[in-house]
Amino acid sequence: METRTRRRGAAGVLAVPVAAQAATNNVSMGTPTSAQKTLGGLAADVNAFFPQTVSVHVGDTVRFTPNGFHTVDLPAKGSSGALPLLKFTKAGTYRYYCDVHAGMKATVKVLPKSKPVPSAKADASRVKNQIATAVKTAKTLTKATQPANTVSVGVAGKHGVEIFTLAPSNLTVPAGTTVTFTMSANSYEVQFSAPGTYTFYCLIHPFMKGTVTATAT
Ligand SMILES: [Cu+2]
Repeated sequence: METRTRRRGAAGVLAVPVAAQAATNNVSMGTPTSAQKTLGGLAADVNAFFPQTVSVHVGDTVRFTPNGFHTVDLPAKGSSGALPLLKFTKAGTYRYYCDVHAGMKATVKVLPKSKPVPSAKADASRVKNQIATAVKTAKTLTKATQPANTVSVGVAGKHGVEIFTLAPSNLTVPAGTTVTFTMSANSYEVQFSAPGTYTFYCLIHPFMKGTVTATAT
């Protein structure tokens, strides 16, 4: 009986008109903490803002949480210098960008107080959907097979998804074979003329390590 009364009391507190208060919305710059384990297991990271769009009221604040090496560049608002919290005092649509990753962009919509904005729950569910899409994309990229004598050094896919693996991580070829290393945008060829095992790794992501074994012919 007592529990029930307490619950009612709590509900009463929640019924305070929300529209009258300034709210804080959250945006993750990069893979949200909740998804890092899943995506990390796929050697994937996502260069995207979560959620892609937040709608807030005039006077509300958006908190940008860095998860990875990203920036928030908000040309319309001018140089803020106030990260991770940005207060939006004028209605409008604000596009912003990450200066590190081309194509990583998102939007803050600032609406007058008379207009409805999504609930925190709705925002959270949109983030969840965005994560699900990223995981699906990462799985597809992971499964991609490579042409002969080719090593993929990380792959970039849709929705800002990147895979940090060397595929295959161990390759055996006859000496004299030219191996092509491909990256998202470009590729380079290396001829392994002498037999031996050659270890290679990514200078940016040292955990990306692989070998090419050239066998005597
Ligand atoms: Cu970025």
